[in-house]
Amino acid sequence: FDHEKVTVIFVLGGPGAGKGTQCERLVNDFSFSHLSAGDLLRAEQDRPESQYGQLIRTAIREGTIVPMEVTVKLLENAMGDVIASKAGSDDGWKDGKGRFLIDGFPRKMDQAEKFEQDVCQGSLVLFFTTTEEVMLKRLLKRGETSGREDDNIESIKKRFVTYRDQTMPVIEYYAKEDRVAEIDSSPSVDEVYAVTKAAIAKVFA
Ligand code: UP5
Ligand code: MG
Repeated sequence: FDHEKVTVIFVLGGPGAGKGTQCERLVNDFSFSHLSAGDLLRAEQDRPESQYGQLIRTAIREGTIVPMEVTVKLLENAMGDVIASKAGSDDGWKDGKGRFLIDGFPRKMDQAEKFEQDVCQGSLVLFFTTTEEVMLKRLLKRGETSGREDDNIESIKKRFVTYRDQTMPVIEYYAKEDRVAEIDSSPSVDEVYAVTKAAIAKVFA
């Protein structure tokens, strides 16, 4: 697809900060397509003919980051699929540009560099932030029903470490470039969304 014709917002924040929840709300109010890197990896892991199934399963359980080539390719393919499915349909994408919320990515510096080199620049990083205590509570609660193999205390602790060591530097990098909108995601979903919506509306009227 034509890489000039997409606008990308990266959505970052710790495990359980509320990235997916807020993205769903944004999709309802703005013409975004939401792509969660974690969801794409889980779908790839479940594809019987995938050569990456075991690699992804282990990384997710251990809270480590899947080699960036795999994730960037999945994202690029998914973006291409969305664009192809919208071809000629004029479903409201403004100025002919496909708008994407890329959720949970880039969570390591090498991914950020690769994506921005091969695909496109991110216009903005939505950064959801709250305490580990809050995130832990949310994830353990979700774990009661989610079936996610990483919603258990051992995996969650490892995810926190990876987030601190690998993902925070990515956020700091974008913050230096003044491309970050930081949002406290401790309050209720509605309260967080009100702030999120305003931050997006400021950029994409
Ligand atoms: N909830 C949400 N907001 C709330 C609020 N304001 N008040 C009260 N409750 C709230 O929310 C989590 C839970 O909290 C839900 O039950 C929700 O109802 C509630 P959610 O919106 O799902 O949070 P989110 O930030 O999306 O949490 P998630 O667990 O998805 O974050 P992770 O970043 O850990 O998971 P992700 O799927 O992105 O990645 C999983 C793994 O995939 C990674 O650990 C890694 O191993 C791998 N991965 C890569 O290797 N590379 C990548 O590029 C991406 C992922
Ligand atoms: Mg998520």
